[in-house]
Amino acid sequence: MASEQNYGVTPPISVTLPTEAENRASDALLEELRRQKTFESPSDTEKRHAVLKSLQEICNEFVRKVAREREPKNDILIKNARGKVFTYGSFRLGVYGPGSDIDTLIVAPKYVTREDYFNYFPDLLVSMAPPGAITDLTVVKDAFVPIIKFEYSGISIDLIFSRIIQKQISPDFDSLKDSSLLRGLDEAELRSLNGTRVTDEILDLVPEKSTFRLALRAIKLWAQRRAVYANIMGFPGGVAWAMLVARVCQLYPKATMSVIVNKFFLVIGQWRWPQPVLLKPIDSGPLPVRVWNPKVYKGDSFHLMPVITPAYPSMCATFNITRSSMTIIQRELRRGLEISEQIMVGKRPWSDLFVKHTFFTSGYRYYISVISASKDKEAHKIWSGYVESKVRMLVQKLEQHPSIALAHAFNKGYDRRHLCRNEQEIGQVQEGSLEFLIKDEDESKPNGAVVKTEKGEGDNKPNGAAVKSEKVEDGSKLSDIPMKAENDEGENKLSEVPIKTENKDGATESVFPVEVYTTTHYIGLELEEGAKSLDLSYQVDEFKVLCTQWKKYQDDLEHLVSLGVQHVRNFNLPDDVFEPGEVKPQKKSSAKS
Ligand code: 3AT
Ligand code: MN
Ligand code: MN
Repeated sequence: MASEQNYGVTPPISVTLPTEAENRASDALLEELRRQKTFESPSDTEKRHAVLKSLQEICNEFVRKVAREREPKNDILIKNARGKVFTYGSFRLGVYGPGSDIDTLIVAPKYVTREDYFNYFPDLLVSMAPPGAITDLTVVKDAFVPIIKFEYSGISIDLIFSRIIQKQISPDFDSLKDSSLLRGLDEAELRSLNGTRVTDEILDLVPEKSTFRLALRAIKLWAQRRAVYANIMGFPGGVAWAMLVARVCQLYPKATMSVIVNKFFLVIGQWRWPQPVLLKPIDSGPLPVRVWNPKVYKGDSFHLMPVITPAYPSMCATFNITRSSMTIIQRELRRGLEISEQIMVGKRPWSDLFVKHTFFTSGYRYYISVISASKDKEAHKIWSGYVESKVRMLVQKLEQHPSIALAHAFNKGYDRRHLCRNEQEIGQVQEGSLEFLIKDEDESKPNGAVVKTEKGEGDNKPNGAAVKSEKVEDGSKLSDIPMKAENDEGENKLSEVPIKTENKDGATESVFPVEVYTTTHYIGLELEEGAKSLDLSYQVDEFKVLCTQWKKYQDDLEHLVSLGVQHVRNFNLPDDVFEPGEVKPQKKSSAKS
């Protein structure tokens, strides 16, 4: 059949139909995905569609409002004024789970500007949605992709905006595929249209959508459990994993999902990087915009594992990958291949593939922690997001250190909230020393390297502080999911009641605590053999300069926001990075012998 040649930049590897055993393996995988709760209930999905319908109505009203303002006498324009709501991300791909947001794009005619969008849309949204339905509304005008974030009836919405250069949007306008729609748009508008254009192309380029979706669900679950999912930390994000799975679907167009998952580990694990993964030939396109091309752009030639988006203008979705994260990803792909091979011959269950990572339990002896701290919750969202986006730079500096074999950034930061009674406690929280309750006495022992992150002496201070700290599960940066209402009641939760404390004379007094928010990123270090002492103060200083020279908080450093970098031994990791049942590494007793 001629159509079999239609997907991808090479012919398929195999077009054989699934065997009985392969189909059984798919059934078992589907069962496991259900058990792991990756699907949401049909009634929750219905809610999503209802929310999207409402957003479409609000979008039309918004465009009409602008039409009336721009051309009050143009009845025809006003009558036909409408916009169009598109989706992208996991919802558009059909791989969303119970906690997913809906990534949504509003497309409007040319007379509607981004300024109109930020001026009018938020109020219109609140007034047209059912009372109380809109919560946690956040507007981020100056982001790389300007965005309005909110919860609509408890569903997180990411809402972005673009015009197209047309006077009216026709009622049956339903595709952004045509590249000439990009003409006349600014960079932010191009980027805003890009999400939908990429997801739509991916879906168009796979031979069997349902197989692709199920296999992608499996790979996303695997990547999350193994902590190799997070664009910002140097791992592939949702779009990149989707393209990788799509490429494997192209190479095995008739295969069932279990085979796709197994071949995914084979094909991607043995990929000859830096050859790019392409879903179709790169289109050089009609506009003067940059398209990924390592022959023309030196920067593009440094991409270690390039995965290229199919929609014009093609970009590399994995430009963040570092030497270390590439090593980690390849390790995980090898593990995935080993396990899935055994699953395919019935020797192991699928659940083995999805076993949680061991980053903290048996990952490394040495960790670097990067602590962004703020005394204000709103400031913390921005500051911690900024620091988070720079952690990769520290990783790259650490990778270059001759004594470091690997610098492995954990894919997620830990959000905590602390109640401090005095400046000293605030200082300890900001530096991170309060996370480490045991003093590292092991430093000079024969099998322990000395790690220094600061110039001068002493990094882990002992302390008997009574600061109350807790992990905040739903903390968020502006770079990811919107904030959920945090800290409902619960006995272990912090509260703003006075803390009883003993004063110098031994009398009890009550102090109103200061709240400090922190986000901590952990980087596991694998040292080169024989490395005994590790002075990272240069790398750490450079990183601190990189973060603190940001203009936004230039005048607020220390009294509003701060940045601490510490080293932590595995046995000094804070308890809240371990889940119930996980064993925290123990300090080897060295006193005897
Ligand atoms: P979930 O089901 O929502 O967890 P997802 O794949 O939809 O998975 P996101 O909602 O985080 O993930 O992202 C959807 C798309 O939005 C992916 C990417 O095209 C874009 N995007 C998200 N975060 C960023 C970012 N920080 N910078 C640039 N693009 C981003
Ligand atoms: Mn999403
Ligand atoms: Mn999103």
